[in-house]
Amino acid sequence: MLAHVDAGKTSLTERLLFDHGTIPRLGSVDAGDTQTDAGDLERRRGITIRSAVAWFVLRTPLSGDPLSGDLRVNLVDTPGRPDFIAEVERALSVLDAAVLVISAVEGVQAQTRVLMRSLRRLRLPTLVFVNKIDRMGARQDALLAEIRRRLTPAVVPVVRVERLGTRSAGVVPLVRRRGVPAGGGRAAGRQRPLAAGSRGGR
Ligand SMILES: Nc1nc2c(ncn2[C@@H]2O[C@H](COP(=O)(O)OP(=O)(O)O)[C@@H](O)[C@H]2O)c(=O)[nH]1
Ligand SMILES: [Mg+2]
Repeated sequence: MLAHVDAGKTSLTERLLFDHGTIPRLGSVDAGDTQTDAGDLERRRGITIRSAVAWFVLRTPLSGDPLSGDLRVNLVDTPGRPDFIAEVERALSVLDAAVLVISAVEGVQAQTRVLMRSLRRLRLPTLVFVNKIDRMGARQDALLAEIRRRLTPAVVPVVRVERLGTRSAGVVPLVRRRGVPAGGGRAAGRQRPLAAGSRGGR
């Protein structure tokens, strides 16, 4: 999980752990009780200093799918501050893939570009995750254009946001998953933004 500071890596990590049943209740960075900001200073300051490893199980119950079966995903929540870049580089060397988090409001930051350069150098498959779609000033088409211009032209949107910039913002899939019609089924249906409702969300 990579991004510039405050993009929302720890919140997204917490939500993934909660949604997949690793933790029984959803913590928040603002309350200082997340799973991966576990250090004293991290909780008090609401920032990630050391990379933290967590895991969840991804269930893929689609019958007839050769890739079906439970998959344990090990996830590394990294610090975003440039001062801690050595900590991030150390994490990169063990990854199979990366999630690069970008805020729909702040967009591509200098640190995002530094991280993307490292990801490209290491040829790591990268999922760009745009969050804060619920915040006022969140952008969609303009942000996609910015990502293509400032980060990489090789990016394909897989969802479309509805009710952008409101608390009820959500996404609908643009691509079909094998065996699941686009827009149909529980997994493919409309989903709530991952961190909406987090207290004091900026
Ligand atoms: N409104 C809103 N706030 C968010 C979202 N994701 C994270 N935040 C807030 O953004 C701030 C930074 O989040 P954090 O997870 O610590 O970011 P990190 O530095 O990348 O780990 C916190 O105040 C979060 O509550 C989101 O999707 N929407
Ligand atoms: Mg963090």
